[in-house]
Amino acid sequence: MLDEIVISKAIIESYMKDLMDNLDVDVIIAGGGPAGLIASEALAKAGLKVILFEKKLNVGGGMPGGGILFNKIVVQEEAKKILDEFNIKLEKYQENYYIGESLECVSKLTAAAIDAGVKIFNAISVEDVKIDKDFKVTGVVINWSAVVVAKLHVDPITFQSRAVIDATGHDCEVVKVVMKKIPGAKLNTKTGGIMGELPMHAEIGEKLLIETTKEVYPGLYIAGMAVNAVSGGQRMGPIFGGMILSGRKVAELIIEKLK
Ligand code: 48H
Repeated sequence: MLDEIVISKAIIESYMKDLMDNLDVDVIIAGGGPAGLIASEALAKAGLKVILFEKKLNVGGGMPGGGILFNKIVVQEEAKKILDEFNIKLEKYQENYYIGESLECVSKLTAAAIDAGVKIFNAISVEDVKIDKDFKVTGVVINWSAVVVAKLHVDPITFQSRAVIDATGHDCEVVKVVMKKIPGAKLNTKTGGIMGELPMHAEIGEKLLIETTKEVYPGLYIAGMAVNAVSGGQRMGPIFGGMILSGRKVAELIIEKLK
């Protein structure tokens, strides 16, 4: 016999426990696209306590859509070496290109992150940051995405961490909050502000993405497409190697800082 009330209790108790256990962690990642997923797995594997907030129902970001909804991803040699670790099948295409299934990639990266100990909260939007008295970022403020979409007046709650990663893609939503709300905030960019993404040039865009993956404001790191949006990098279209390498790089920077 199945008891509907027991089923409800199981869900409520288990979810509440997840929230309580994760209010104070080492790293919070905003955004579950390829960059956020890769970073989360590497950080958790290094022994750090990591949570990831994804505003949509599913993780994956722009990856499932491949290029114009053709659900394939293209990566270059350096990124292939990383995807090999996740047992993601890739076929060589001409010199230095590899092609694979975007859904296989998202599924395997997600499973590996969860297996490494990352706690993923989906359908939750990061809408603000928590700061200390010196305006350093020390966590995030979140709300249900459904509340945000419905524009309901519902106050959010706060999670604390030693580092925050903005992996929200083109919109660099967390960095935008910092620039909007912290008086006189200066980013670690050429102009001190958000420089904005440039038009397509895959070669330069991918290179700049790796170079400018960094702590962009005290306590706040950028990874993936958010990097080019903040640092004024060229977009690169449906080649995902840079996102993977950027996710790995941000994890290495944070591990070095926190360990
Ligand atoms: C919680 C949020 C919030 C928020 C957004 O867009 P993504 O796939 O980002 P990356 O950087 O991992 O990968 C970029 C790649 O997909 C891409 O767009 C490329 C290569 N473009 C090149 C080009 O030329 O166009 O994932 C970001 C994720 C998404 O799932 C969002 O839903 C999520 O972040 N997100 N999650 N709180 N405030 N904002």
